[in-house]
Amino acid sequence: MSARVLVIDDVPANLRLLEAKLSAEYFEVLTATSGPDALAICERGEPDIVLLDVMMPGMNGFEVCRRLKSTPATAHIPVVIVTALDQPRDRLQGLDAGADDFLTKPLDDAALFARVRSLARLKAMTDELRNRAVASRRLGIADPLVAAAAETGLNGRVLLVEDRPAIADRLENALSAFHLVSVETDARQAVQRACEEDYDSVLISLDLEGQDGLRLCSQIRSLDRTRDMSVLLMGEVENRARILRGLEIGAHDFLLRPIDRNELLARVRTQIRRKRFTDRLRDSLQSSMEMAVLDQLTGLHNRRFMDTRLAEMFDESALRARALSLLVLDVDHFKAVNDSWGHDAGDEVLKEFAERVRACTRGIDLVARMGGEEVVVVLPDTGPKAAYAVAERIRERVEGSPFPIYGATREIPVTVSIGVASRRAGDASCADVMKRADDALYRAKAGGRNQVIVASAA
Ligand code: GH3
Ligand code: MG
Repeated sequence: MSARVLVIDDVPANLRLLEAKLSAEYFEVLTATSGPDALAICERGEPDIVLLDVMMPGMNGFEVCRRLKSTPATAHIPVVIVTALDQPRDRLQGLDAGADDFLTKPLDDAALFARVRSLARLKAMTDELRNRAVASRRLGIADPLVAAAAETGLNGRVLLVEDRPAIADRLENALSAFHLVSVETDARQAVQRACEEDYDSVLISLDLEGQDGLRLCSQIRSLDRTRDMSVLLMGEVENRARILRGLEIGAHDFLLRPIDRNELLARVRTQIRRKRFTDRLRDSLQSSMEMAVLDQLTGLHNRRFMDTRLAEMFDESALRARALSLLVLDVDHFKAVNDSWGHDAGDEVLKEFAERVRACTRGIDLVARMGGEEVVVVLPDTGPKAAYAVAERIRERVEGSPFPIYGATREIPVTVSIGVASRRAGDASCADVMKRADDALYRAKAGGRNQVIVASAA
């Protein structure tokens, strides 16, 4: 994944070194030599990630970070603080300032690229969420994604796979302050638990006794039930080759032993945010797809979906010489419901009507609201006699008990008229069947309503 990285350092030689390293990995690089310059560049919305040196004259890195994180226009840009001295105190201060991650000078290439890539993925997702949130606000839709963009990455469910009790205890203690942690010592058991429970993040030791942490990583990243969980590897500095292999097979990030508490917390938090963003993006895609094909009021399919799907169902039935029937339903005197009880009561009736129709149909039947109080039901593999039976069942169910309105504080009687038609050998398209069903409905209305009329089958 490519990204635009802003490097901030007051020493030009450091800037050039980082620029060369990042450019070689196909990152786009912007540079700034002072805090104020960096803030200006960020406010123009240019960088995806900020690499920030701590020791700078004038405004130091912590202050730059604090300002970026407290300005709405820049708060979402991930910030990596680069500390010259590996001082735990610096990290704490960086965390306080809102930094997303840390790197220690001299910079290790693998660590640098892993951090930048991981944060680039996070930034891409935050951007997408922000764009959708903006689009939804324009459309006037209340948007759960707005809340998602503010995701803190706390209270996550973490599975810690570590077989050395003293280390497991220490990590568990640190993480438990912010997350729900389960510890597992056996890799095979860990896969099982990951499949059964809904973890955000899995931390895997690469130093398990007689077990292969990389295999576990690969399993988690490939099983359907676990592939969205974020995976962090923990290993010794000497084990760089295995760590890099782990990143290649899908681990999201790693921690070097001895594991620094603040670094652990920052990385786990970043990974939990990434995981939750991904989940929410998928959910929002799902619901926008549903919105495109479902009617908002009743949850039945909408006209657009019916138009496409009915044509397909007609062609299938013609091709296989199978029966196909169509019901056109229209609530009787519905205008009077609106006029007497109000439009909201009318809506309540429509919802209940949709529910009753659905209850009388099978899963393979297609039920769609065509607009107003008209509903169409398509019955595959169903001839005129069976279709009439379904229609009559619906009519009875509607007439059978009154409809609740005003939040079920009142009840009113409702009836429905239904026209039924089935595909004939000579029909050119579904429009022919629809026309006959409409005509039958018209006759049902003219004949006194609350009745089913079947178009002649010949
Ligand atoms: P008929 O027995 O001949 O079908 O009479 P009707 O009153 O049901 O038919 P008509 O087509 O004259 O009236 C339909 C009414 O449905 C008019 C329209 O205002 C109302 N309507 C359409 N869509 C909605 C809706 O989403 N909610 C509500 N409450 N009313 C709707
Ligand atoms: Mg009507």
